[in-house]
Amino acid sequence: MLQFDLLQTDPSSHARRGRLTLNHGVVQTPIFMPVGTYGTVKGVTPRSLEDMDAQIILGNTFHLWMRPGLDVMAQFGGLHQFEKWNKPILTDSGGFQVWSLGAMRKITEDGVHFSSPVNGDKLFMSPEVSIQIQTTLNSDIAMQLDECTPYLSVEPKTKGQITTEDEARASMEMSLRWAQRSRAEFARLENPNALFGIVQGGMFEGLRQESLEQLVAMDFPGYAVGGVSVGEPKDEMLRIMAHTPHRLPAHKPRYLMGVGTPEDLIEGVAQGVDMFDCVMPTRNARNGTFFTRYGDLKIRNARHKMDQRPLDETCTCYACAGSATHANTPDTGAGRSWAQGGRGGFSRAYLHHLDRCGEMLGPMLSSIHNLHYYLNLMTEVRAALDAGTFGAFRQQFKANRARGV
Ligand code: PRF
Ligand code: ZN
Repeated sequence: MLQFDLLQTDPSSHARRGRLTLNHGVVQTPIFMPVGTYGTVKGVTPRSLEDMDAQIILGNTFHLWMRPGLDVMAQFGGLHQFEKWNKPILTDSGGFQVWSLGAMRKITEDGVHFSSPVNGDKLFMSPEVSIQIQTTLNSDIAMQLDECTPYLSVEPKTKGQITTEDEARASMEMSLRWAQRSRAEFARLENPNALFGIVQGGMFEGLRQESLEQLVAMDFPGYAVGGVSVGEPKDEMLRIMAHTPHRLPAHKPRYLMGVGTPEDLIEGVAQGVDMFDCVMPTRNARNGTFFTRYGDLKIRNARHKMDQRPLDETCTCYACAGSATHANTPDTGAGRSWAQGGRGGFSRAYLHHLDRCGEMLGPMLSSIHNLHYYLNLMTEVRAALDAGTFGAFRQQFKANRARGV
């Protein structure tokens, strides 16, 4: 089941405000979805995710198939009960992850043959297998198996050669046939959740148009835009983001896969995207890069050694504000500042120290902060859309981020 209600549209852009109702709950859009590849958002407890008002998280078909395996998943009745997350889950199909194996896999019309990166076993992932796994996982949103068309073609081994239109067409057309097969298997298994189709077509707008038209004809309950943020220059990514999302059906949710920076998210919203996921907030957290309202900050830098300020004085996350404030309160920037007292957040000096010592609390706190930043950014976007002030919000966002921490 999936219901999508369009609540508001922005006159200055393609941005929309919506509400997505799924089997495990309601998701307010635009939304950012934290990535929980192996059945865990790395270093962050489900309680902490709830505190920062995460509404839907990702899981990965490929990884969970490898470990712990489908027998365990079936015994738990799906991923929700296993990882103790009772709100919606979206699972990626495994296409992108299998594709990322490089030399270890062979893609054919039937599906993908590959060696298990865990124990070397010969394995086969087809559209049907991917849907069978996602049905066992009982994710609220399943994704079709697709082939993520690379920006640089690797076959034949002409590294550095940009994928030609013919190559991109062949790949996109196979993804369409896989969409049809995914859909048929999903129906055959009477999966009670929702299945999204994925638009491919590389950097070619004509191919993107064909892909989306054919997917729309198959009538999926939602659509994703794949094959962007795969190593292409930024202007190419922006060109595809400006082309595809707003051409998808207005009354269905749109998901931009694996994107991106805070700036990319705001641009995506302006182009009509409703859902985003990206490893960036958690991955950057683990290497000591923090996102803040006023720009990015590298905690390893010696200038933080004596700094008693929190990462971001306007942030209400546990790392910045301690437990004294409610993490669900949207940041307005108008809250009590740290200097005014009463806030129990951690200092930059302390986070710098944790990083220097390789202490595990470091990445835990930074993951909380970065995820909170992304989720709160979307909360602010939704509030601006509700108030009809998204255009002004967008300007202010850019100015703030350019200011510097
Ligand atoms: N396809 C799938 N998952 C993905 C992508 C894709 O193209 C991307 C590309 N940015 C990220 N994750 N199935
Ligand atoms: Zn914070």
